[in-house]
Amino acid sequence: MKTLRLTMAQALIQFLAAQYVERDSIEHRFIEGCFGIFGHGNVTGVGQALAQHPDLLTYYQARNEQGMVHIAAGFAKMRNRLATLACTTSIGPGATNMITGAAAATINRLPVLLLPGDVFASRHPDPVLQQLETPGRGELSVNDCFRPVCRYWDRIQRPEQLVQAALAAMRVMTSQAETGAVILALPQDVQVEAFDYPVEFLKRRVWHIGRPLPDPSALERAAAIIRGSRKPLIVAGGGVIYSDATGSLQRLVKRTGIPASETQAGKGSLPFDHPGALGGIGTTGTLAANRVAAEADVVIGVGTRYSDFTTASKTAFQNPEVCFININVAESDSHKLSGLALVGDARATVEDLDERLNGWTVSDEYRQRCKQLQADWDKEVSRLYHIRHRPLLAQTEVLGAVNELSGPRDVVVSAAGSMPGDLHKLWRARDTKGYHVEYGYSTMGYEIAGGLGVKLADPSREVYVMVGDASYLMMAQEIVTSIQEGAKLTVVLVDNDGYASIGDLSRSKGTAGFGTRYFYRSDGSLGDDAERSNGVRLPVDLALNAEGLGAHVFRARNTQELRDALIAAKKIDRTVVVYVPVDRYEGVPSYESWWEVPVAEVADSADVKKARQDHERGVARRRWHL
Ligand SMILES: Cc1ncc(C[n+]2csc(CCOP(=O)(O)OP(=O)(O)O)c2C)c(N)n1
Ligand SMILES: [Mg+2]
Repeated sequence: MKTLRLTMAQALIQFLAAQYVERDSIEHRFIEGCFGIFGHGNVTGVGQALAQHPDLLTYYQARNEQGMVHIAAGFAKMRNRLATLACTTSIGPGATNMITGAAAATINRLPVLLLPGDVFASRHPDPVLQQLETPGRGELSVNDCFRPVCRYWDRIQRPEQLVQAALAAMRVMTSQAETGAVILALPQDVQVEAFDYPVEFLKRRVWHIGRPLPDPSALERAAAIIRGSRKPLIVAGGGVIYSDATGSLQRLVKRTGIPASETQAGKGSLPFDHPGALGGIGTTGTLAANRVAAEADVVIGVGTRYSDFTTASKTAFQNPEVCFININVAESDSHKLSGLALVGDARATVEDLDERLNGWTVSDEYRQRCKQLQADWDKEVSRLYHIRHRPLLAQTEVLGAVNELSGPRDVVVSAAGSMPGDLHKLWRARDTKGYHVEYGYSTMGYEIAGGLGVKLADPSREVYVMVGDASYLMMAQEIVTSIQEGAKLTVVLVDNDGYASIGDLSRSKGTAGFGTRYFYRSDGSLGDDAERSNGVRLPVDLALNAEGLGAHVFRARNTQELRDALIAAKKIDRTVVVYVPVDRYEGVPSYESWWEVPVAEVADSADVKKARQDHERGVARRRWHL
């Protein structure tokens, strides 16, 4: 057997550079580069290997380890999970900084390869700098914290273990049902140990991604149920986009007249003006989708995991007879809500069902009703885009300006705060990859980093990052990385003095926005109306902060300045931040939808008591779907 004497880290880098995936006869390189921040736990191991082979794997510097995992996740999402990036860190805080990123990637079913350094396998230097000791558990290190937030976890204690671990890691990352964060914890001494690796291990390897079909009898039963339905509704999830099923789904919707709603991850499956496109569903859904959902007799979920937002905490589907048909490559998702499980690839299954439906369509009356709801909703969007709120702009005007002034292929990116809900309702999606909202983990701080991943994955598109002031403050530093990499972002920084969405939630539950606004307390106390009481704005200038990080900054106080800034931003080739103050209290209503948030069962405040009664009314509408 031919072998090559390499350190474990060198073998890992050579292996990663040789991994490809194939789907629909097209091959892609799977690991396109490696982000990292070096410390004593990786600089001489993985760092040395990357330095020795710069031709094999491009190295990128990040500013925060959490940020680099978001970059990798944004990249993988943009590439429909057919490619990703690796992330190398030191031991200790560098490693654990990646935990939030790992959870966000896993919950969104996005492959990322995380390579945290780990304490010495030899244990000689114990406790080494940054080693957290656990008396009584010799085998533990802080990297064990990754176990619940990843899909595959391993620690390479001997160099030869890499062979099995690396293959297992690739299998999981390329599995459409299992993918998520993969952790290979690399003890710092083992990274530099040499071993005679089989050459076969390092050769080009192709991982095939198939398009499995569900059992034919299940497909036939599903087709029969749909043919017998009067008010069917599709819920398109992220799986539609990842499996490149958008064209097939659009054809099915057009031909059968079955209307389609979209989850956050599935938004963009249909262009907003496609016949039968009802837009976002659920807690952050449109009136059109939520009205149809309330009456639907058959719900066809395609590539969705039915998050609590999608089902409006199980109140969205009120037809007593409603049943579910779930197309999903992951068996666990396909069984949700006691659905008829169609375990398979979204595209192949949608096409198969379309054939089996063999010309069947919904009634003209139903088609007309959906068409009317869609048209009415579009008017509501126009109203909110041009609401002319003064003196400060409403956030919906900012969203509208970005939508109207961005190109059809451009990408909008967001993650937390009030923006994702507003985008889910109001963004007019024109391209299947044009809407990128991380709403699985809804991680404050994903926005700029994730947006950078999108830009690296497709430099031909302009990327518009919509970020709230508080999320900006959690992680703005990858602006520096975007400048260093020449990867331009247009960041629209919406300032409303802090945690406005949570303030709104708090007020709606009787707690007066307590603790959600950035302000000085002029009277030194927090009253009942803590949020609105004569607070004084903090002397904080986020626009200046962005300028300090190297961005080209525009300040926009009104529609004209905002539009001028967005137009001028297109001609600038480094990262732009458009800073816009907006009215904290001018939000978007919810459209006949609910979200279960617990409310205190006993409280002093009359407002909380009232909120508890509302809560109980909501709970009474909750369904089991058994
Ligand atoms: C890391 C993290 N911490 C806390 C939360 C809970 N949370 C959700 S939205 C929000 C406020 C976000 O503020 P901002 O980004 O300014 O957006 P706004 O709500 O003002 O629109 C908070 C604290 C979260 N999603 N992520
Ligand atoms: Mg805010």
